[in-house]
Amino acid sequence: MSNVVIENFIAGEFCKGTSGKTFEVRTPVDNSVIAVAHEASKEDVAHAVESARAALTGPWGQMKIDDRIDMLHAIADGVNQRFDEFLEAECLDTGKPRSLASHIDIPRGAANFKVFADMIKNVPSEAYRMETPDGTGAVNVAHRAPKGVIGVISPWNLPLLLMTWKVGPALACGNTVVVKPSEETPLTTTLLAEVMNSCGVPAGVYNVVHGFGPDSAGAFLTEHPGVDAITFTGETGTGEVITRAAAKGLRDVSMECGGKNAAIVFADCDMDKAIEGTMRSAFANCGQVCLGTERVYVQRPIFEEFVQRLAHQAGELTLGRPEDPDTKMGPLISLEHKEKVLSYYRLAVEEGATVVLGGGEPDMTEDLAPGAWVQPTIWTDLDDNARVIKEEIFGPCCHIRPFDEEDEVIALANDNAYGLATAIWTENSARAIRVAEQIEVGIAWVNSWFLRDLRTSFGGSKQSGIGREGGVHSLEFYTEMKNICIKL
Ligand code: NAD
Ligand code: 6OD
Repeated sequence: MSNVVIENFIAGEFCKGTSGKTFEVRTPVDNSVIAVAHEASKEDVAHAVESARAALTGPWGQMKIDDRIDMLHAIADGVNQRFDEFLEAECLDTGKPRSLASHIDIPRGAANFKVFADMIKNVPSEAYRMETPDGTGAVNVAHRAPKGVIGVISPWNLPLLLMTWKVGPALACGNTVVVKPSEETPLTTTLLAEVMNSCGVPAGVYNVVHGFGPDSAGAFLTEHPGVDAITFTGETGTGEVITRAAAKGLRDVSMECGGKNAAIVFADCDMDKAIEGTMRSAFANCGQVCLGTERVYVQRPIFEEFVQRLAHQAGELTLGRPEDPDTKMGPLISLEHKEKVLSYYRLAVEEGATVVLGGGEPDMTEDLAPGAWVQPTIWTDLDDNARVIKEEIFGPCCHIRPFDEEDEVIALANDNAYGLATAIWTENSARAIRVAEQIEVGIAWVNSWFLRDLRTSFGGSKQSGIGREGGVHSLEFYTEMKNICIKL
């Protein structure tokens, strides 16, 4: 039993809260308990929202924009100064390889503060001169004000990165936040509170409440009338519940939800690049990336070679502890999620799949056997209407299907309720653009995957979400535009 205690962070202070309830946090590496977290009560969440409201009119609201920008840079520096602690915490919570978290999660977690701090300085405004009947005219000048108290609900797959992806721009725009991290991964969000205090961020600007969704901190936060807008990343079903909660009081929402993303591999692709990219898009983070590929469509002349090469490389992935430099793939997030993924592995067989690779649980050493391990898995031969083709699994698996014509593959890729991302592999740039324009997604990569310029728009079509974040789109969500009309 671990003696690490995770507390809520409200009004600049760590506190156990008033619920008297705690929950265990386990590492999926071996399912052992790594911490005990204090669950926030409805009153604790209300206290966090009130302290966020007070900070809006207090020193944070009064702060000059240059000072706020400096403070956000200091937060990023603070994360980087404690890089190893953040890395350790993120890998403990998620089980992901250190090699991955040290390149993606922690540096991006820090960068999200710097990038949006710099962006706020350069955001343009609008001004219109108009004529009036009396001939003197008027000018209209747009003013952006912070939206207010932002409720941030974040998931477990990239805990620090996806939370700061929202907190960075929200603070840059002058808002205050109450964050409810996933109950699976509360460590780095809590560690960030220490950084906030050490950087002198005023009390109430950044608050953290721990707990679950329904009838717990998540619902208490999203249903609280003092929250002005809600930004959420997680499952589409949860997004629907939160959108309903936000409807009361007409609060704005940003929804970054699930995906069932297609990769499209044309016969004229650079095969090495397509294999390398699909290895990452299907298996990185144990397949737990919303942008990841679970459907791969490969043009018939290269189908057999592609399947054989991908299966060969995926079969070589070393599963192991986060700290082991040889580890290429960690466990799933929890035993519960492992059961969900394995249920899809069984369903694939029932639905008639040919199992090219994996399909079950790996043999792990005795110390790791209690963990949430599954095999990287590849299928072929499923019907286009199979549930395994239609539903998000969120595991290290993909189905590969041959196609012949461009129009055919566009229709196949679009035949899904989700619309988050796609990756197109071809050396023909005209085709790449033509196809990308027709796939119903928010993000289309050509000859790459997860290549992120934080100034670009990010979000999903169809059931993958509502709205866009990233660059000026984040600034639009986290500010309220006001037109000031001045009669001359
Ligand atoms: P989840 O929806 O189960 O949980 C996300 C968060 O919502 C957690 O903090 C959870 O406690 C909270 N929550 C759950 N029910 C709630 C309720 N009723 N009210 C308020 N809060 C509630 O998602 P997850 O399992 O943590 O993450 C995996 C999912 O997230 C996948 O579907 C994945 O595709 C999606 N995701 C999407 C993106 C994106 O950018 N589009 C990024 C990462 C993950
Ligand atoms: O890179 C990002 O900013 C981002 N939002 C990534 C999302 C990954 C989903 O799992």
